[in-house]
Formats: sequence, C-alpha cells, structure tokens
Amino acid sequence: MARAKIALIGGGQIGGVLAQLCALRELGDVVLFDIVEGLPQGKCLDIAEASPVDGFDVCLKGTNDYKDIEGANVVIVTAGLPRKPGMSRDDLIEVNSKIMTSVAEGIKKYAPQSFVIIISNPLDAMVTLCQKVTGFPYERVIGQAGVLDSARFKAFIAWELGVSVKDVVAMTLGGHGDDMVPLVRYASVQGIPVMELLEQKYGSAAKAAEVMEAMVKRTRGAGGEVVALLKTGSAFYSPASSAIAMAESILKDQKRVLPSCVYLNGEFGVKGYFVGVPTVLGEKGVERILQFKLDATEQAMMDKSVNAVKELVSSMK
Ligand code: TXD
Repeated sequence: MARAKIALIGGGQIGGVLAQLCALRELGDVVLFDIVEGLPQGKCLDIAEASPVDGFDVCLKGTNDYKDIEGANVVIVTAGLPRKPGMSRDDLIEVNSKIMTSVAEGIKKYAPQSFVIIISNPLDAMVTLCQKVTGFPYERVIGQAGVLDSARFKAFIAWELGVSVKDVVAMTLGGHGDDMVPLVRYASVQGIPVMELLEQKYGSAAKAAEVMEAMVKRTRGAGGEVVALLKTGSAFYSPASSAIAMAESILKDQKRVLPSCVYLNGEFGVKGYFVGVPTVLGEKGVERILQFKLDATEQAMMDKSVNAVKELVSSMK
C-alpha cells in the first residue's frame, strides 16, 4: 500500500519540526514547500540524513514548486509571519492574508482532495480565508489552536498538582486569542475535579479559585509568554506537535476528540464562523462536533471570544 503524502506549506520554525515529527512517526512521505530557495531542501536533507539513526523509512522532499504537493492527503499550513514581542496575533492579518490567499490557490490547484490544517495566525481568520479561497467542504478545512491551548492548560494543571500530564483532562474553547475559554468546570485528573484537588491542597475554596484563575490567565497568555522569551519569533515545538496529533487522527482514522477551529452552523450558538470546539477527527476530516451545555458564565466567555473572532474576520474584508 502506498504511503500517505503530507504537504507542509511553510518551511520555517514550525514547518521544520512538523517535517521531523512526520518522519519520526512515519506518518507518510513529506513535501516541505517554502518560497525561500534552499530552505525546505536543506531542512529535508538534514532530516533525511538522520533516518539511519532514527530508523524511519519515509521520503522527504523540499521544494519551491507547488506542483510537488500534487496528490497530498493532508496539507498543513504554517506560511506567514510569526509574532514579535509586543505584537498581537491580529497584527499579522494584513500580510498573512496575502500569503494565505496564494497558499490556498496552490492547494486548490494541486491538492484538491486534501484535508487542510491551518496553523498560521491570526488563526481563526486564516482558516476562514483558506476555506473561502479553496472552496473545500467545511469538514476538510480546520485550524489548529485548541489542541495547543488545551495542552498548555493541562501542563499547568499537572505541574501545579504534581501529577502526570497524561492523567489531566482539560480543554479550551473559542478563538485563538486572549479571550479563549479554558473550561474549568470540566478540568479533571482522571475524572476527579481539579477544583476539588486544589481545595484539598490549599485548604480553602477561595485559594483554590485564585490558583485556578492564575492558571487560566497563564493559558490565555501562554503564546505571548514564549514570544517574550524567544524575542525573535513564537512557539514552534508545541504548535507542531499539536497539528501532528490532528493529522494523525485523520490519516489513521483514530476518531480522537480534539478541539479544532471548525465551521459552526448553529453549534454553541454560533453560525457562519470558524471557532474552536471539540471535534471528532477521522478519515472524513471533521466527522462530528461534540456539543454540550455551557453554564451562563462559560457561555458569556464563549460569546466574548466569538465576538473577537467576528471582528477579526470582518477586518479582513
Ligand atoms: O497554535 C498556533 N496556531 C500557532 C500559530 C502557534 C504559534 C505560531 N503560529 C503561527 O504560525 C505564527 O504566528 C505564524 O503565522 C505561523 C508560522 O510560524 P513559524 O514560527 O513557523 O514562522 P517562520 O519561522 O517565520 O516560518 C514561516 C515560513 C517562512 O519560512 C517563510 O519563508 C514562509 O513561511 N513563507 C511562505 N511560504 C509559502 N508561501 C508563501 N507565500 C510564504 N511567505 C512566507
């Protein structure tokens, strides 16, 4: 059976890690595209030369020609500028919209049957634009934000409680901005509410709430925290790992429940916008959106986040 083909558009920081993860996990053959000559070719050669050490059998090809993505099953897009300290994700909209338009045209022409996972910021707007330009069905165009935002939330909870990250369940909803919605009520350690464990640790509900509030705040600002440390760009290891989890679930039909930025048609009270919600990802792409009831506070936070997405999208027109 032929191997799957994964096209990575953008061979920068995230693109390079994506290529390496695809190879290490033998997810499929990789084509890494960038407009900078030599960059994707050099990264692919470098990764391929590690194959005898790591023991993976996949082909890696760096290219500056869209034709090489022909027949890709999954396309992951990181093309675009990253943030610098002091910038918000939304500051990237003008320049990254132009880039995304050309990228989407390339995907439409050469990989018309592919599933597309967008990583480029501002995420919610870039997914919207990519779907518009490609005209692909909604279940085949999704954005990565929630897997990473949730992973950050989970990591902070695990470190706070001194338990394995593997045993923490937690999720964020909404847009990939400072108004994202970390769901405190559903955060658990193997089903045990995190709030209960925090209360035991600190001896009072008030202190537990304070500690949780700090973790929620850190989650919302986690991208910026990394930008402030790196100074020259934004997070790249964790966004790559997150998108790979989504691609793997689609390619292997795992039907994992992963928060993804997807088109909503009334779910969670949102119609006509791409917003982060829990989805089942499988061989058909977005196979289902898992809906559940939000309480009044959560719904208010979700509405605020969705309004930010709406403003962002309208600023693109
Ligand atoms: O969780 C998330 N969604 C994110 C998103 C988390 C962190 C960073 N996120 C965003 O991903 C970030 O704000 C950027 O918009 C993208 C890519 O971040 P990365 O750190 O990989 O940026 P780089 O290193 O600058 O790489 C971008 C590459 C670079 O090599 C450019 O030459 C290339 O994009 N580029 C293009 N490729 C193809 N086609 C065009 N037109 C193009 N223009 C630039």
